[in-house]
Amino acid sequence: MPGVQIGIVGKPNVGKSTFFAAATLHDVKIAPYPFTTIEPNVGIGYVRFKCVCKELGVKDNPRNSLCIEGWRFAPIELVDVAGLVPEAWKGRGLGNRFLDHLRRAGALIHVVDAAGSTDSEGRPVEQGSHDPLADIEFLERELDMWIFGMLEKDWKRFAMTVEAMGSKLDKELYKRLSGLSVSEESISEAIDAAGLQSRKPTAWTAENLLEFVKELRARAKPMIIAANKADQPAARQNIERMQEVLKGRYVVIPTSAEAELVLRKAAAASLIKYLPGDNDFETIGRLNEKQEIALELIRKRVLKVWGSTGVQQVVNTLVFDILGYVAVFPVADEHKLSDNQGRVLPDVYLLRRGSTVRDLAYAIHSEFGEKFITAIDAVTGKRIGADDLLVHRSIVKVVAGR
Ligand SMILES: Nc1nc2c(ncn2[C@@H]2O[C@H](COP(=O)(O)OP(=O)(O)OP(=O)(O)O)[C@@H](O)[C@H]2O)c(=O)[nH]1
Ligand SMILES: [Mg+2]
Repeated sequence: MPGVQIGIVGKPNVGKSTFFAAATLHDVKIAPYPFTTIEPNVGIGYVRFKCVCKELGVKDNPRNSLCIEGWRFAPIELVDVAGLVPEAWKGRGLGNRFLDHLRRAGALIHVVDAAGSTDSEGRPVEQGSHDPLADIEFLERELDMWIFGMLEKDWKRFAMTVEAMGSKLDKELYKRLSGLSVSEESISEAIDAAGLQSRKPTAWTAENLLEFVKELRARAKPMIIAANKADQPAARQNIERMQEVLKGRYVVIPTSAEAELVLRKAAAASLIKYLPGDNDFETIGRLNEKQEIALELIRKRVLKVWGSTGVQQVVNTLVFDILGYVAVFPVADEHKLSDNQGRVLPDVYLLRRGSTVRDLAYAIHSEFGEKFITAIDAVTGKRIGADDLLVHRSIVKVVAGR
């Protein structure tokens, strides 16, 4: 399984499963009423970036990824969960069960109904009558209360033990929150950001704990907003307002998950030429009248207005800009740019911001990490050190001992 896991969240009936289906081409249940999804859907989506094959003039043989017309598509894992309703953390709707499906997620895509056509519980209402900004506040609160609930129950006893043992609070919190996919560093930063670094844990009030949790959630589960149903007339005004109000807090990207799903299906059926993220499509097959009308509508209401359906852009922005991942091509032969079976640029690895050449070696194989000697940048031919930061789209040969 790929290393980046992203949760798709939001209230019911906003298009989470449609987004998931469009991004993964998995067949999932989509319907215009709340709680269509109960069990989570897990699938592979892709980030898109310019492959190095064209500029280096080589023909590649991708193995863990795809290369289409010079665009690399590297896999990430997407999880589509059931809709969240207000007070889910207390067990309303489907309760905490699916919140637990978000534990492993390193980031979240919050799908919002930008057309304002569903109420706070996902029931259809007149378009434009519900304020999508309210859904953002609510989702933050649900996530916060979920994490708060994990800590609050026996905080007093936990705090007393930490103090009695003279242990470090961030280390102990890290152990308690293992499984939530948070780093010890984020925990320390969150304690500082909440202004609690010099307060004894037994003296933390419920408000202190919640402040800490808010800071932690923002670091542990970075979030992007997919302003969905952007094809609808009422969406534009809401999208502009969301972008204005949330500036500096969240990136808001207009999406039409439905349009993306139609385009990808039409492309899979060889009716059109379209790559996820493209700003237009080209008809190559024979369309019936209904298909022709549907595709023209997508061109007019989505592609011409927003520049793309937004789905690929959401995944890309989250992985590359917000999480800061870099994509690196490891090779065994730095001249042929191949693995030891002659496949050219077979793999691409996505590594977190701040990852080093040594981290890449470990990602290839733990033995490579342990017996690391040096590495070579295949394009410049220069040696690179174990602690050097990995560069996006670089090609690296790791040299390890036997
Ligand atoms: N106009 C428009 N409708 C959309 C779009 N995306 C999804 N929908 C519609 O919204 C409704 C709900 O879609 P789903 O994908 O099932 O929503 P969900 O968020 O997974 O819903 P739950 O599983 O019930 O939480 C369906 O009728 C979709 O066709 C979009 O981009 N534009
Ligand atoms: Mg669903």
